[in-house]
Amino acid sequence: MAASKPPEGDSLVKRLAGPSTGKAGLAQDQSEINRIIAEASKGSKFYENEKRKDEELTARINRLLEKRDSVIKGADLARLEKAADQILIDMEQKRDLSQIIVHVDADAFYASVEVMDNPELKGKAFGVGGGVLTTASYEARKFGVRSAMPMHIAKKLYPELIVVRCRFSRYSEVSKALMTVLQRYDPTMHPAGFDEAYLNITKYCRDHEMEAEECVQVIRDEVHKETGLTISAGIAPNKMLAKICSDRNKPNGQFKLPFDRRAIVSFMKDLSVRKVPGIGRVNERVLEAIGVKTCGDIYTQRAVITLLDHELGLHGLLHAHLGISSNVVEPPIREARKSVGVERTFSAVGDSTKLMEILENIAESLEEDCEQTGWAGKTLTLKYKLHTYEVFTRARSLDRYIRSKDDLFSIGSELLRKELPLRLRLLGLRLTQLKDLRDKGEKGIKRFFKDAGDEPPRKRNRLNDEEDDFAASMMEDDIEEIPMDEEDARLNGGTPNASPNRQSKKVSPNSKGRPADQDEETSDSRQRLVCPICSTSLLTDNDGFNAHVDYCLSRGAIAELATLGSQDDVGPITSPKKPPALSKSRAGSNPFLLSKKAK
Ligand code: TTP
Ligand code: MG
Repeated sequence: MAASKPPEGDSLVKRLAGPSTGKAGLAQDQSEINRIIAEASKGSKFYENEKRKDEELTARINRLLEKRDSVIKGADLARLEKAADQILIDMEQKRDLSQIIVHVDADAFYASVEVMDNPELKGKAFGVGGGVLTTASYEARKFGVRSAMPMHIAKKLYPELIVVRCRFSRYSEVSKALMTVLQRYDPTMHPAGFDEAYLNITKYCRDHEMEAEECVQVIRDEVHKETGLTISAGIAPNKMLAKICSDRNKPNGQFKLPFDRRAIVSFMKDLSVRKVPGIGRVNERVLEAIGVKTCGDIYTQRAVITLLDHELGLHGLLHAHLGISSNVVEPPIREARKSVGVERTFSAVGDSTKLMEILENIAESLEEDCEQTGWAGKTLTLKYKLHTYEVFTRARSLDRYIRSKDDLFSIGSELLRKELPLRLRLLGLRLTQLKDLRDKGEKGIKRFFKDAGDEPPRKRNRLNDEEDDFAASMMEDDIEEIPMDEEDARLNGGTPNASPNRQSKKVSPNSKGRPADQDEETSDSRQRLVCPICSTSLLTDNDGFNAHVDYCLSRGAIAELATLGSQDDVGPITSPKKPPALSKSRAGSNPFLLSKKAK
């Protein structure tokens, strides 16, 4: 590969490379691959967007550094270090090494399913996806091809790449089979994604007089036998460590961290902060700017981090330094679901008939999701992203719960028709104000458990909900920016996620200044509706509701500007309950951190 020096700064080149640069199986030195990606992206709207965000982040970092320089003047650093040391001592006292936590993650999940069903693909370099890859076989990863990568770039990296279309219902089937095996070892295990889960095997090991490693080997063998998948596993005393460890010996491997305080701290010492779940590309850059590259550096820089606590989240970082996090594994609480949605990203389409076809396909997937998960909803939100990357939503509230494809498409298409003509690169439908059609009055944990295996776990692009929460504790939400790809990958995975909060305008392009659904109301009466952006419950009619949603979106945009924040980094993988700039939760909300239950 010819090494031509691009004019971009390093940070932009890294940003353009996408969020999956840490994936297992990729070549160690990614710099040449990143340069090719930067070259191939040049001139595109995506490139311009990334460039703008990179500049914003640079400005934000400069402001942070200015702040650091001003607060550091006259500060008693030795005292600050002592205070941080005291916090570390307190944290250390709460460390719990008694639970055996396992994180398992299937290897090249979609690709493995494709190989199972078509053995000719075995050993070949191939990707799974359409315009964007959802994943790549380990053979393809050697060429730099990976998840969330636009196809034309993947082909530049490896022109002979074989491409296989996604078959989500099949992945969902295999995912269920995987979760069924895992539940045998921990009935209250937590499925954290389509292909990953947390288990607490303490009881199983005790009851069966097994060592942790032996037990995990048995689990992996059984998964392979029953599903055909190979999975990798991390064994550690808490969830954060287990997750970090499951990537260590990927593919088809396992790694156990010694259950020993010193060994854990020394393991963390040289670990790049980027490996900590929740620290993505943005926070990686922010931390690097203050001299923190590894978890060991967190200790060295503890005085500065203390001074910048508000921006960085001291406690989250100190926990990461010590390798302490929650060890509570429990099934997801079904009531937590606020919305079910499906989105599709595609290369810009201006043809209205084609857009309607895509919408129909989305309605079909959403119906499938609703059927699988048992939800129906009373508010339908259409989301679209222009080819210029601006995002808009239009919502309609109803007087009944819907989930059939026909209802979803008929209402969704009416919302869209009002806006046409448009040139779009993303369309999505989301149901909110949900009703659990499966709720037959069973109470307590039993009910949650019964449902846990049925619900397709939400895919998270290496950043799951836990990570989002960790991120929220830092300077800015460090949710990975999603290039055209990840949205597609994840959302096409049929895995419900909330709409992104990157909407930037108050009035849609074709609305000519009026609320978009003005004459589309099904009812004049006011009703209680929940805003899909900020979760506020409103007593309003549809006009009022749409006006509120628009206001909420513009408020997010204004706050974004005011904080100079690259809230751009709040991408569609998160499900914020509030507009990004208004939803700063602190470190306490990170489920990786110790919760009350973990002693
Ligand atoms: P991952 O577990 O992140 O990736 P993987 O299983 O393909 O590869 P490995 O774990 O061995 O590194 O994701 C599981 C599946 O989720 C993946 O096969 C495809 C899908 N996915 C997306 O749809 N979008 C994404 O951005 C990522 C990362 C994955
Ligand atoms: Mg995987």
